[in-house]
Amino acid sequence: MDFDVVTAGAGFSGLYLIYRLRRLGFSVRVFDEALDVGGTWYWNRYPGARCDIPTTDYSYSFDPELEKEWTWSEKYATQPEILAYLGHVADKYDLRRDIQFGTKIESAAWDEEMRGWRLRTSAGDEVTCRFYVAATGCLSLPKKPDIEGVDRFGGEVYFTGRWPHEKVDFTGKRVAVIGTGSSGIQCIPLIAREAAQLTVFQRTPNFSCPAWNGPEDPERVARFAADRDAYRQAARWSRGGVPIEPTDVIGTAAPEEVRRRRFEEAWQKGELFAILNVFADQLVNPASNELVSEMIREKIRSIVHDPETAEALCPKDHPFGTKRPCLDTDYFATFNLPHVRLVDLRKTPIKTITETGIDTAAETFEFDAIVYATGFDAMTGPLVSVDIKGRDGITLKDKWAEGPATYLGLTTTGFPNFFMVTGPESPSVFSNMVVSIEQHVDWICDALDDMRRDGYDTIEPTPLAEEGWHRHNADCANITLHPLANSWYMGANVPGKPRVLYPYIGGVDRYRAACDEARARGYLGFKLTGPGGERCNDGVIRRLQPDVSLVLEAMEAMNLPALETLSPAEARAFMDQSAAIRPPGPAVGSEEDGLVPLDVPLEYRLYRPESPGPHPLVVYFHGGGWVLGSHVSDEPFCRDLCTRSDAAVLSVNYRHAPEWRFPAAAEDAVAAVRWAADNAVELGTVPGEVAVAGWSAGGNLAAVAAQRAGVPLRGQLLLCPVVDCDFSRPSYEENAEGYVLTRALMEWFWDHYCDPPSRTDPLASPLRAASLEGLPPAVVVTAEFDPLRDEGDAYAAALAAAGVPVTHLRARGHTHTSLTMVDVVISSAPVRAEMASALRSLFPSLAPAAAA
Ligand code: N01
Repeated sequence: MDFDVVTAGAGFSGLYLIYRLRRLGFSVRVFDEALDVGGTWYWNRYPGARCDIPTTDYSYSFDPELEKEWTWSEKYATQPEILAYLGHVADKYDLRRDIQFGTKIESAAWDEEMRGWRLRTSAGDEVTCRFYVAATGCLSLPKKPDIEGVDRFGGEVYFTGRWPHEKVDFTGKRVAVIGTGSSGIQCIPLIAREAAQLTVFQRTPNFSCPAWNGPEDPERVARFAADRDAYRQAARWSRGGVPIEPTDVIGTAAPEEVRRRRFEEAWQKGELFAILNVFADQLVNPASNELVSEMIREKIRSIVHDPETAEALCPKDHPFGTKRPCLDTDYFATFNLPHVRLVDLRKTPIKTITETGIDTAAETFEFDAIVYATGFDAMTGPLVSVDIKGRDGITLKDKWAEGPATYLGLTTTGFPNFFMVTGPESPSVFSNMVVSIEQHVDWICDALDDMRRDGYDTIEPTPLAEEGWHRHNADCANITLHPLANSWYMGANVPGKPRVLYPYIGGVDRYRAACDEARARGYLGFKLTGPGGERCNDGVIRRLQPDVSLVLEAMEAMNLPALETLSPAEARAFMDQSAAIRPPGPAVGSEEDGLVPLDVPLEYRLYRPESPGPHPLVVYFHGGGWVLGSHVSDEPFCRDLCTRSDAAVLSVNYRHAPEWRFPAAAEDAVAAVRWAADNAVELGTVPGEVAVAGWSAGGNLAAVAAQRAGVPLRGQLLLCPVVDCDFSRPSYEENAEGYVLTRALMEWFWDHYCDPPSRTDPLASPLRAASLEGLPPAVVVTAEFDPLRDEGDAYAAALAAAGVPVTHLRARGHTHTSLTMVDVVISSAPVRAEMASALRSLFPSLAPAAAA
């Protein structure tokens, strides 16, 4: 083969690849259509083009000598300065000799026999290589403007992403700019300085904050100079690739003066990651997001004099941060200049470009020049624009017809020895690109080096690993507000492009950890082949829901005591403390307290929906291993269930162990359900429409009550129930530790509740009932990472086998406790929605609405 590695693209990625590969002794050739190095900084030469990550951070970290000899002149360097930096890097390490400029790779085909790639270049050459690395960037393929008449205009036409090398002079000209993304927002103020008239055609207003460009932030420079290594390490292990302390201030919970202070500080800082870090929950909680959004709108209104123009510039159709926010210099103030005008395309859309200008639905405009700042076919565009054929001739374009699927954003099945630098499903555009580029290049080079050492010459991800990573990406995306926006992040700017979140939103730090882990675990999820044999350590790298892992990590960091090491009194006090600081759950119509009149009366709280009653009634039993909790300990979950199901929820307390051992709690549950069924009318609910529900040990009591109450019940909702005393099922082994409910804690619960000989009594282990026939329809929810998973599964199966209608919801990536963490674990909300909808369908008075 001609080369070990061929790379497309001579930007930040391609240059660093050459540097690393050469040092490892691999032969490498880079092709780039441009006539020199620079990548995005070669093409985007429009006035005002600069980076919007502080330049100290937006630079290579691989060589301390390079870091020391280069000094940036500004906080945000201009395009010429960044291009000069990349030129300097190319010179310093003599990189150009491995680059063929003015040449594009037009096609790439995997040759199974050769175990390598055959590439065809725009120069007509065929080049062969073992590994093909696409370092083509995320935003390198300009989108052809989807506007009628685009080719008709007779005046000057410019595209921000393909700007001429010579200076463009707009002096005295009538200029149109179409597009108000980062490129438009950067060039508009500078074009306005020269043009006689500037008309900005805006389809979607964008959030932008002042960059306050100037000398580099002295604090950052000092921190960097004091300990470069520590600074770079902090960046590598940060959320976005810039060292910044993530806040824990919750927007909706913070007092007004705290909100304002945090926002003002971020605004004055002029940094993207500051304004994205005003509140911890601003990208997941619409209400918190709106707080930040509105404070930005207030700023826009205070800058722009004409109220109508100001309002048109205020973004209202997407949450802040879900379209790429911008940093600007005098962008909004530019609209106060008498010769600058904003045309709101939402009100008067462009009809066509004409020979002399632009016709909108309302007006005819004449121009000397039109500037298109209309964006890119991002992320996948540059990759699929090359005809890449993998094994069996499948093209990447076809494989990704429904959206990209990758393993770690680095590789994709069916395309052996093909790597992407900052590909889709990697943090890429959500991060400081240089940090992500270095991480990817390092990972690829380390992999190549490991393979050579171990005698492998091909690497390819497995379908299982790819599916798992793809799902993890979607899981991460779905807990954010991103899916709400028509952004290029979601592919929405290109007609017909699949709508998914293209970059990985889980964070640079977590992403790096996943990549490192895959390597450390013997290339988990990859198949390696070669003269050294074959190795495939198949598996899925991230299986927990992302917010569940966050909660588990936070709990681990708190070093909480294991409950089973405490006395019941201490454990109860601990649970009360935890309950006091959790979100309260949604507001319900009303709440009232009362007593179930038994020999030992049982307290209850009745939650009623906001809708007019009467409602069906759900008798609910709380979790807590028969030892902990009360009728109000699952309050957020009860409120959530009440709101979602539109049923009244009667949360009844019961006698707890060890003071009251088995069968006290079970007897209370049975008696409470009988009482509720008999008193449905007095409780203001629909007679004959009663169901039972419970979580964990409460699920145990609900299942027991469904078997023993002897009153007609519409259904039973069992959430992660304890249904058996057998600890030998695999889920006890797999999830013995690390997921809050541990095996040791379950032992502690059972020991307090019930003597071993009684545990097999169906009143304690309802799975052991002689017959389950004739029981009310069941909704059984089990969680993947729960010691009780398998017994819950077994109960669902046994009920179904006995002819009971069962809806079995398996909560993927969840733990025993995550499904009830209302407003904390966002990914649990869809499971609760499904659960509530299944419950509703069991009540005749609600079923039609559920169906609707
Ligand atoms: O492109 P964009 P960009 N008719 O897609 C509008 C990075 N970057 O080149 O939003 C009318 O953001 C479109 O409107 P809408 C950065 O990551 C970084 O500005 O689709 N208008 C939008 O307003 C950035 O996000 C820097 O309704 C049309 C604009 O054109 C990414 O590159 C600088 C239209 C396109 O905005 C892309 O930015 C520059 C039509 N038919 C870029 N089609 C830095 O500062 C599109 N639009 C580092």
